[in-house]
Order: sequence, then structure tokens, then C-alpha cells
Amino acid sequence: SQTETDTGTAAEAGAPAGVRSPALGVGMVGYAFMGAAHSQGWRTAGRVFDLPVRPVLAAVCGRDAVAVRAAADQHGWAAAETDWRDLIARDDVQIVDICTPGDSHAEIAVAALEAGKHVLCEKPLANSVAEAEAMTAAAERARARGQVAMVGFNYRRVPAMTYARRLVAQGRLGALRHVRVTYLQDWLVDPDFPLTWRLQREHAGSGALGDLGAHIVDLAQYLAGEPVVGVSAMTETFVRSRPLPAAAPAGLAAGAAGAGRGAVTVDDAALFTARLASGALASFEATRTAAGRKNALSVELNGERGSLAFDLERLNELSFHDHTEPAVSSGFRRILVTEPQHPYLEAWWPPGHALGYEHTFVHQARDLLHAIATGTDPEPSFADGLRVQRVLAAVEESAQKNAIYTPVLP
Ligand code: SOE
Repeated sequence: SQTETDTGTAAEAGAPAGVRSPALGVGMVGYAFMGAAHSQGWRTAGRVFDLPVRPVLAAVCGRDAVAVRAAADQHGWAAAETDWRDLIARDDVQIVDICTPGDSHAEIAVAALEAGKHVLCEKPLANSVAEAEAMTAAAERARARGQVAMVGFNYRRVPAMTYARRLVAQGRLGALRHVRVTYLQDWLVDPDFPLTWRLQREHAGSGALGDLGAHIVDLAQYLAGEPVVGVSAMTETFVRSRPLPAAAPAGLAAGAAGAGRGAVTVDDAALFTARLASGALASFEATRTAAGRKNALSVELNGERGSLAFDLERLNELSFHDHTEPAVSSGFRRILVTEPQHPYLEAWWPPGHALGYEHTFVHQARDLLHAIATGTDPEPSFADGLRVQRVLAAVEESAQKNAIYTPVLP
């Protein structure tokens, strides 16, 4: 059964004044870009949403004692640890939030689940299918004990995406024919961007594929409500060696280059077509070398009865075309997804007062806490993360065979 404490005060937990729901301590491993984003989610969720359990930012963990203490102060964590095993062992930590590179996800997640903790793990779930399988098996065993494990595909929690899923599930698009998704960034255009962990297979598992492709595979499967069953893929590494970094840079910042160069062991870009279980066709493009594209995630779904289109750079908007309307007056119309009836919006600002990237992490924290409090299966679960991992593996296999169609499951 889940361990709950009620030792925190409402002020500590960020609950609205006068509200006292049980507190759950969060321990976060990693504090770079994703750690900062998750901290924002944990700090804000209880101030905006009426939560059945409220998060307390108990401790953050990183290897450098001085830097992790500074991160704790900056992001509002009560304590700092330098060994993730000590973080997991803390009595005031009931949720372990993993924001480290992929090479440590499996070890930390399995240990945390076995120690009786709930787990939130950044995407991609792991660096290999075998690791993702072990994590999913550990999550299933923990589920029987009342614990919850969720993978951080935060873009499901853009209100327009959650609403799009609702429209698809209601049949407003009818049978899907096409799913078209792209995720484009440009921080690797510069050939002198240093060789950080995201460019090393042993740390990141893959390149644009796991970093960005994982998001769009999850989004496509979530929005369509069905799995990818096979892929035909090409990947490319345009810049094959890069300067070694002088020091570990934070987030996507280039940081200073040191002496010497090292080999890039992951893809810069991945392109693939796919079949979904229903027979719908999909196309995916993930790259970190698309000059001028900063965080450009786009989705289009075409069905028998209509279409939906979305662009993350205009994330409060969803375009919808209802093909059952008379052709003379139909066409794509812009829905401003800021009404209180839209997902998550009941707790935010009045209509038209837009949300942004950071809010997806607030929604993620909210949904995890609801799953814990109500004992419901979390979404996306580790099993969802594993489904994505299998698609990534099939993409790599297909790319190695020169775009030969590769089934996701044998
Ligand atoms: C880097 O490409 C990155 O930080 C991804 O790792 C995140 O998952 C994405 O949300 C933003 O870009």
C-alpha cells in the first residue's frame, strides 16, 4: 500500500490556504532542464488544482554537492542528496521523480519501485527494450501493492492535445486514414556544438529518435488510440564528430568546448513511415538539425469525417475541419482551447489567457497525484513507455536494413 505522510504544512506543500489534504514527499533525481521543468510542476500543481494529495518538495539529488544544494535553493527543494540510493531511502520521500539521462532510468526506477515508492520517469522510458521491459514488470508488481509508475510524455498534457484525443474518441474524425507528426529543433545545426550526453549512445540510447521521436510516437498512439504496428525508417548523423565539452553543460546550452573531438554515436535525424493497427498510415520526422525550428512539434490527423491540426508553437489552438458539413461553408476553423470546459482549463485563467510549455508539467504532476490518490492506472504508464520503446527499436532496425518495413512485434 502507498505510504503517506501528513507532516507537511499546507504552506510548505503549496496548498491553497486552509486546505489540508494528505502530503506526499517528492524526491527528484537530476536538476538540469527537465529537473527545472518538473520542479515547476510540483511547486505549482497544488496552488492551482484542488488536489486529493499535495506534493511536498522533499529532496533533490545530484552528484555535485555544491551544485545540487544551489539547485535545491533555486527550485524550492527542502534537502539535497548526492546519491540516489539515499534519496530513495528517505522516509519523507514517497514519489521518486527521475530526470536523469536514459542510462540510469532503469536502475533508479526499479530500485524505487522495489522500495515501495511511486515513480515518475522522464522519456524515453529507457535506452533499450530490455530495460523498458524490466521497468514495466517492476511497475506491474508494484501496482499490485498500490504503487503508481508514470512516464513523462508531457505533451499529452497540452490542453489542446488532451482535447484532440477527446474529439477522436468521440468519433468526430471517424476512421483515421493519416497521422502526420513532426518534431523539429535546431540546436545541433552548429557543427561545433559540443559532444554532450544527448549525443552519446551509451548515455542517451539514441539521438533525435529517442529524444524527440519518442514524444511524437507516444502522441500519435495516444491521439489515434491505437498502436503503431510496423515502420519503414531512415536515420542520419550529419555531423559525425564534435568538440568534447569543457564541462557538463546545462540543458541544451552549448557551453564551452574543451580540447579534442569525439565521435557522435547517435542519429541527428530520424524519418519514418508507419502503419497503425487500424490500417491508418502515419509519417514521423524527428530532427535536431532543422535550422530555424526551435521546438516545432506539429500533428495532423485526417479521418473519414474530419481532420485535426496542431502546432506546439501555437499551443493554445487546435484546428478542426468537420467534413460532414456542407463543402461550401466548411473548412479548418481555429478552436481557442482556453475555455473552462477544456481539459485542465477549469483551474487556470479566464478564456483567452494563454498557457505555455511549463503548464504541461503542472498537469503531469496533477494527474500523477490523482492516480495515486484514487488508485487508478496512471497514463501514460510504463507499459505505454515500453510500447514507444518497441517502436524506437523497430525504427533503428529498419534504418539499419535501409528502410525495410519492420514489424514492431514479431
Ligand atoms: C531536447 O531536445 C528536449 O529537451 C527534449 O529532451 C524534451 O523532451 C523536449 O520536451 C524539449 O527538447
